Amino acid sequence: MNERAQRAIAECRLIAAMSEEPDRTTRRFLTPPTHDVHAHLRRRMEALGMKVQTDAAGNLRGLLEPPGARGRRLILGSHIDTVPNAGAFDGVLGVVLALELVQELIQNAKQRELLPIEVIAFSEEEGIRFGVPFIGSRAVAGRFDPALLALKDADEVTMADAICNFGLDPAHIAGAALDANVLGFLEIHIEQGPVLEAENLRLAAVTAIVGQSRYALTFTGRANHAGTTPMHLRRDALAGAAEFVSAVESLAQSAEGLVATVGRVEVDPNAGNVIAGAVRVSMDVRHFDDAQRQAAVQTLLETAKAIAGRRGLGLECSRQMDQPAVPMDERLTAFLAEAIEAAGLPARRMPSGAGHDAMVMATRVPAAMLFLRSPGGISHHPDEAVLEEDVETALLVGCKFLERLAAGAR
Ligand code: HGY
Ligand code: MN
Ligand code: MN
Repeated sequence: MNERAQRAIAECRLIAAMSEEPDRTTRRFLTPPTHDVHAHLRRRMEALGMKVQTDAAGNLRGLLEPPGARGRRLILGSHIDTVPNAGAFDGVLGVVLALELVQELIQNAKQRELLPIEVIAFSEEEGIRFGVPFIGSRAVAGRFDPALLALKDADEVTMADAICNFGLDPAHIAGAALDANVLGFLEIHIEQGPVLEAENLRLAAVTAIVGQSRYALTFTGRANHAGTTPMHLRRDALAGAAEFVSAVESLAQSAEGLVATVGRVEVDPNAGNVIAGAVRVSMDVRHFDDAQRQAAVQTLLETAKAIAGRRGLGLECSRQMDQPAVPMDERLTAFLAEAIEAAGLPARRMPSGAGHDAMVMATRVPAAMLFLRSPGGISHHPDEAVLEEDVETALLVGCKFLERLAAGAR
């Protein structure tokens, strides 16, 4: 019954095994396993009769131009990079379902005449390797800042070298930008949260994507012997950073709609019998209202300064990203809601607390997102899952969306 869904879920799990680590799923921007994912998806795209290319930002792009199709193309897709120890569905599901929709179009003569379709597997959305997210979609949206090429990863490899090492030429990144012949962009993605499951709903149309700020803060004290240094003579960078981490959590707990996270801590020299000399922490702040997000960021930066001052620590703060909240395109989202209703489901609309490539693509073309329920409300974790019946329904809704879009586009 759910043959397409079973195939799609199996394909996501197959791709999840293409990892930098033997026993868990980790696939950062253009690391070697990305070649395996590209080879697999390229075979799928070519078997569907798509023209396939890899752009200079590492996005894999397949174009289907059926003989009868005319007019501007619809873009479908999502990202294929992952966080460390990821699940199998964040990002990849959107690419796999895009190809399932193309296969459906080709097999269904009535729909074949609908629209030219481009499927994009974005090279980087998570921001893990170089600290900045959306590298692939920034290039496609024509918003790539060449200064990013100088950023270095944990192994001191620059982004430019990472792109060259993958066999691409960063000098051609501007060529990845979209032309004007695009109707819009649809990203199918797991919700990554508890809302749909709590309401016993399969799908939702996304209304807007939360704004987010990402910073790196470095507290600098003085490394010293843990046994011989009296407490009043210490400048302990880790104790200061720990006070800051608690302050981040307390502020977010006190402000409606605010989420703030310190997810990464790097300690130097990171030894049990040495007082930490320097600690670098991440800070991720999100809110649907940009003014409230920015006010929270300012409060937290001032708090960090006060902690450092009181403890005699140095402090450096660097902004990695400031992404405003982005509404999805109303017309496309209305088509999506109609398609959900046409599939016999309530047309639940909801905002996204996670960032997505759709928020970058929305700066260039009309963008919409379809969410699938996340069982257990868990994501960025190996337990991330999808239900067969939800995947099957998402494909049904996707086909109905294409029909409406094609009718509306004429
Ligand atoms: O962090 C995010 O919101 C997304 O999953 N990259
Ligand atoms: Mn994602
Ligand atoms: Mn993610």
